Amino acid sequence: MWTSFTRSLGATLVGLSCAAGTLADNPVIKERFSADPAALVHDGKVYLYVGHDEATPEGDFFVLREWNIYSSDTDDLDNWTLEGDVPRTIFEWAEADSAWASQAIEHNGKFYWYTTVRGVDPEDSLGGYTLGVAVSDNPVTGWKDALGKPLLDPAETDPAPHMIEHSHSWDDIDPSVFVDHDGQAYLYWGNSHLYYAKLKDNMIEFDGEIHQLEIAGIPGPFTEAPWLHEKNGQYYLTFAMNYPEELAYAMSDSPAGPWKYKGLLMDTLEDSGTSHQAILEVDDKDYFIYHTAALPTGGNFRRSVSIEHLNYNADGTIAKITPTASGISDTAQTLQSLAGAEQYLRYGDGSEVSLAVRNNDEHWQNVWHIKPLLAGDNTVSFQPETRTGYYLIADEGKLSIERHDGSNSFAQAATFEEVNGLSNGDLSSFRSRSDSAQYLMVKDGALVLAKPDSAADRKAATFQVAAGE
Ligand code: FUB
Repeated sequence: MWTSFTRSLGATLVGLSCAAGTLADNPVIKERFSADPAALVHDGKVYLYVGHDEATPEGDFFVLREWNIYSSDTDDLDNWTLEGDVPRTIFEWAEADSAWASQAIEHNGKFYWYTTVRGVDPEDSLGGYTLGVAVSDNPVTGWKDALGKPLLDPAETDPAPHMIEHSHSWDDIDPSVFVDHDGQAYLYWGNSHLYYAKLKDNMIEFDGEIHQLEIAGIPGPFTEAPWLHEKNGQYYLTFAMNYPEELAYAMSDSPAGPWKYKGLLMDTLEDSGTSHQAILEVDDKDYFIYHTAALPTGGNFRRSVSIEHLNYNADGTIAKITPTASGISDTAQTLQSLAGAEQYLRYGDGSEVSLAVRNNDEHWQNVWHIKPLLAGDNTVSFQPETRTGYYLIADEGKLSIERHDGSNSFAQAATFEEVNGLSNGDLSSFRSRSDSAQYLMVKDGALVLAKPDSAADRKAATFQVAAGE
């Protein structure tokens, strides 16, 4: 653990948007925390519906007082504009800071937004989280509770056994709405138990019974976050499994199932127990939108939305997705040292940074996202590509990979200056901003911050930066 900078944390917390010129990378929403993304395409724009995580860094549960709606042009998806905030209180019958996962859809000229909120249980028996539905004429403003009551009484479903001893249940959360080619709408939802029901054409009432379903071949417990989509006549049900959550998927020939487990989409995340995905197809491209704990001071209850490309294999299965710092349009790079043959800067799961021959089986460990955290001439910072929110820092001359704690002193420690390579001007060297005599260099097989004293040192302080993907 790094020490000297964390001591001053309280006094020097900086804003979440301290990154200089990093708009195109992950997380895509940097101005505040955002969770449980859902996407909707309308009239040349993609709208993102997210929950606004407002727990403190010490908080031990979700605090979501409102949902936020962002938009981006369909040919952009890097720059997101906050269009509006919708308070949980639009559902007057609900309680608590419970603006949990939601999804909006356009149907028959109106917009319907299915949300999770915590319902008040008048009889003080097993109440619980339930579903609300709001309606509007446009994707951003004027959202009104469509029913003036929950879409579902939690008593209509049987909570999972581990919920019974609690004062409320949470099996009725995380709605995902889908309208099939024949116009039939379906709502999927659930935690521990997975449910679906058809919706009437008015979109605000169930049509027939609620089904509890199983996914054939699922290797662990279904947790939550179902999301239904269709591609080339195949139906996909993506969801969170186990805890900490992995994201996985099942396929079917029909939105009503039966569903067959098909594999993992994303491994568990660093620093966030939950994971929650939306699938977006726009302009013939497919995207995977999810949350992580990547922003400084992020965590289980302080999440932020990221985007990756989603690729289908020829047989319709989906290729596994790696969470990255570069996201859909920024670049990732490798750093090859001139100190020895084929020596690349490499990270692992911990704080060590090492040098090693490239190993294609562990491709990601050599890939970095190099962007300035702080503005300045030729400033750069090094994020391990698959550990968003972690940076290479120099702390009293010692180099390590640590999580950004939100302090200005951390950002300083993670900021270097890129100059012409000391032994080859076409390449790069990186020096300390506080002591311009100190360079990143390889000594005795390790990366150190030191003063190059010889031609060999200057070579050891020179790196070739190349595209990493
Ligand atoms: O944001 C609150 C809850 O955390 C969501 O409803 C779940 O999907 C999980 O992400």
